[in-house]
Amino acid sequence: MESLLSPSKRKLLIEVAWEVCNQVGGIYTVIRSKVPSMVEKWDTDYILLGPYFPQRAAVEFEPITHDDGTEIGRVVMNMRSRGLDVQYGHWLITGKPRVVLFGIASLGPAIEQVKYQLWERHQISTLGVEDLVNQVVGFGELVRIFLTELAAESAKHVDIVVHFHEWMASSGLPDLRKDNVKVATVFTTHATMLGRYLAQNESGFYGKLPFFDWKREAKHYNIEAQATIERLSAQQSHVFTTVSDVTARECEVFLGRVPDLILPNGLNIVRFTAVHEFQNLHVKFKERIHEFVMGHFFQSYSFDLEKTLYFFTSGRFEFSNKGYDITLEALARLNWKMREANMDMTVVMFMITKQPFRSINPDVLHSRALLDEIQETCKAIENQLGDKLFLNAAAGEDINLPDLNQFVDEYWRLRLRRTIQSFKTKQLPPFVTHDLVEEDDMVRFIRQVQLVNNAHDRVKVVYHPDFISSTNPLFGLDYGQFVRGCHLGVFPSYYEPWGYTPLECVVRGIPTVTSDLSGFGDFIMQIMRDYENRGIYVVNRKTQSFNEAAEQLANILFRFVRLSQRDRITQRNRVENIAEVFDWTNLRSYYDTAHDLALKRRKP
Ligand code: G6P
Ligand code: 1S3
Repeated sequence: MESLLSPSKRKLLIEVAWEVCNQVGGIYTVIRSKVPSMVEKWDTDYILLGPYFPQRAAVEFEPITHDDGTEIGRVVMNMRSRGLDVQYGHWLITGKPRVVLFGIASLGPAIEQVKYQLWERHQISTLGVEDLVNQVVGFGELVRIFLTELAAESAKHVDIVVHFHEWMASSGLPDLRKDNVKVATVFTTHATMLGRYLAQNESGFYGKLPFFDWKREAKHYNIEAQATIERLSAQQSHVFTTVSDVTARECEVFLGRVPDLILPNGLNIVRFTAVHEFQNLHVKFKERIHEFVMGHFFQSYSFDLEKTLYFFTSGRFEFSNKGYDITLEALARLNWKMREANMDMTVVMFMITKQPFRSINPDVLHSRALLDEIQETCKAIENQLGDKLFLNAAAGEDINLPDLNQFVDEYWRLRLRRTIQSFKTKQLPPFVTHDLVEEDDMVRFIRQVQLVNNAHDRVKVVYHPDFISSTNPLFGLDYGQFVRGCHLGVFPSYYEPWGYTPLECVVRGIPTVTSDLSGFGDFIMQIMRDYENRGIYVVNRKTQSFNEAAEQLANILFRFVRLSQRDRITQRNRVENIAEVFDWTNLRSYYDTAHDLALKRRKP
């Protein structure tokens, strides 16, 4: 009998994900940032499969228009000849890997047959599901057809490993196993569907975890199709993995299989050769945040920007899962502690997420525009004064400094006075920057804890219900630059299989708060002892109540605001030093192990 692991055989790795050339959330970051490292090992024997959405693909996909004579190219041609929409080309990102994208609509009415088969062969019911599930099932089928044909054509001389990410890529996996298609399979779940729903809706989720009945809960939340695809993929893959030990515990309960391996998430880290470059960038982008803060707050009252610290949190709007509730509670306590201690520091906390809004609040935009005008007027006065002073100095004999007022035109003086007058207001600076479609939990909680930007508050809040992008007129910074300009990222999540946000701080040399219920926090506690000393603070949410954890977080923040500038600089250096641990060139080895194991387990 032919052995699939003959040493002479070439190996081919195929990764399948809904987020290939299609950015939705964190899985896109995993796949995309990992590509350079994968290409380094696999070179051209690395292919990615994803769904084809023309508008999204337009910016990151370049078709291969000639017959490239490869096995992948041949299968693509065969599928096309049967009327299926299969795009083949390069993903235009660092590493430029080959990708095959499937136009789901080209399955046409055959999708009904696919759904019937899912029920008939695997008892996956897709009756009355939301359209996204129909699309996912169509994608899964096209992936299945592709892999079946590829294996038939090449399995004799190539060992094929297929790595599926999340249930949205894997509805074809159970059939591949049932039909004994000659590919070794790895399935990675980046969260569990049930965990996501239950953590949000069931108080004391972790305590109840061992006792949940997956089927009953899936029915209750109307996610039977999703949960069943996820469960079967986990059970039937040769190697089953997830991103953290935290999520592994859920897998056991909801998916009925303990993951074989944990594959932690990394980033493609490019460090500056000059050690101080990231510190300089901090100052540069902090200046830009200062400009926003002046526009936003100084029309009501001012404070010393040299004694102001910028904290932020960012993520999807899952209010308690992302820990926005505990963050606001801790900030209210911090405010009290700072006032009690008579501190003259100010903390501005940015809550960054995405919620439906009509527009940016016109008052916020207006005050920003007025500040810009003040700045321009000052520049004009500065130029005029400089020119006239220079002329006077060169021509005059008086060596004493003349009265500078005489060098500024009446026009500019009046203009500056008028702009300053219209800038000043008696209203409090708004705590939300946009006109929301509906008042949400964030707004309600901010009011409840009374962090409404009173002049005497030491902690100010800016709730920005839109993700940061460079085209945003309030900051004019992209997300990475915004992170660099801040002092601390705060992410004490309650449900977070991994959580990229703290890691995105670490790689930019910005200290961060995470929690022991997030995959990242759990991992950092496993690999290093003095994480706190290095600028990674972990809130204990596993064993503490909400109140206790809020108090711990408030104390962490209080300690942080009392650090000297020198301490902050040192801490930024320390945290940036950790970045390398999370470079994919180090973390890829976990993936290598999974792929090797799958090939070993795949029996001829
Ligand atoms: C960097 C710069 C220093 C600057 C400091 C401000 O380290 O290299 O020149 O003084 O940032 O730090 P701070 O924590 O006050 O924003
Ligand atoms: C998931 O995306 P999410 O934000 O829905 O996958 C990410 C990548 O593995 C992970 O970082 C995150 O915690 C999960 O929740």
